[in-house]
Amino acid sequence: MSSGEQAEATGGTDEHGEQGVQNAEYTFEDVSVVMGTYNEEEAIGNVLSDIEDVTDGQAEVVCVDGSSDRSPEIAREHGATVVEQRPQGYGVAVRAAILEPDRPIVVTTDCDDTYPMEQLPEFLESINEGYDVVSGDRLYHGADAMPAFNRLGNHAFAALASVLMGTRVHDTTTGMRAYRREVVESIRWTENTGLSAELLIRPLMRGYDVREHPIEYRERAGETKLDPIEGGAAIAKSIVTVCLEERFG
Ligand SMILES: Nc1nc2c(ncn2[C@@H]2O[C@H](COP(=O)(O)OP(=O)(O)O)[C@@H](O)[C@H]2O)c(=O)[nH]1
Ligand SMILES: [Mg+2]
Repeated sequence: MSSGEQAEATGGTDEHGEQGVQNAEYTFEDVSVVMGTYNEEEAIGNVLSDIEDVTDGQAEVVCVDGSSDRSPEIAREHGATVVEQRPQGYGVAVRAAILEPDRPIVVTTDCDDTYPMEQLPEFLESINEGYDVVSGDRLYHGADAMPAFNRLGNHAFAALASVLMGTRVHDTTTGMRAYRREVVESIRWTENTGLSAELLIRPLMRGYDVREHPIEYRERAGETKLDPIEGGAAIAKSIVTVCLEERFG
């Protein structure tokens, strides 16, 4: 495992549940929550309020924004850092978003109110247990709020990635994950629509400690920015490319 020392240096409490000085656990003051935002004015207020409430205002929020609506104004009203970027797709925005902050833990989410910000403490807990990547698994609870076509596609992507990696994964295209900064900075990211799958596959195949964690998934507020057919084909291609590169590259 390429990150063993880190996991040990940060993990664990003693039998009384007290933290040693060297084992100081991360708090939300160590966390940046980042997202791409593209005309999400119906959802962004809720998403940012939820993050504020759950983290007691401690988490930093970074939005990489390509909107022509009021999303960036609403983000600034909530105290988020807004990086403006011409819209170029999911991965271009999210890659910039994960590399922008310098706090030790970075959490990604979509800005569409589908992901449960109330589960952020569980993600932080897993990082403090020593995991390098914690990936929200939407399919575990059935993802009833997801359009049926997408649900089928997401099961198929997970099956494809599992076969190619030789490790069972359940949700490769989830938008909600926590990463140790070292992981996102040590890997060169190449995919756009398929970035979410890449962000799971490369760390797994390089031996980082990755855990999938069941999450609830809600119906989207506002329009999806992803065409299901074109986007789905791009994701399948990314999964194959990235798995082959990691195995033989
Ligand atoms: N800045 C920026 N954000 C984007 C772009 N494409 C998608 N996003 C954002 O990325 C997130 C995921 O997109 P979404 O439409 O929810 O994809 P879905 O979950 O597959 O339906 C949302 O917060 C979008 O606003 C883009 O080109 N630029
Ligand atoms: Mg979404």
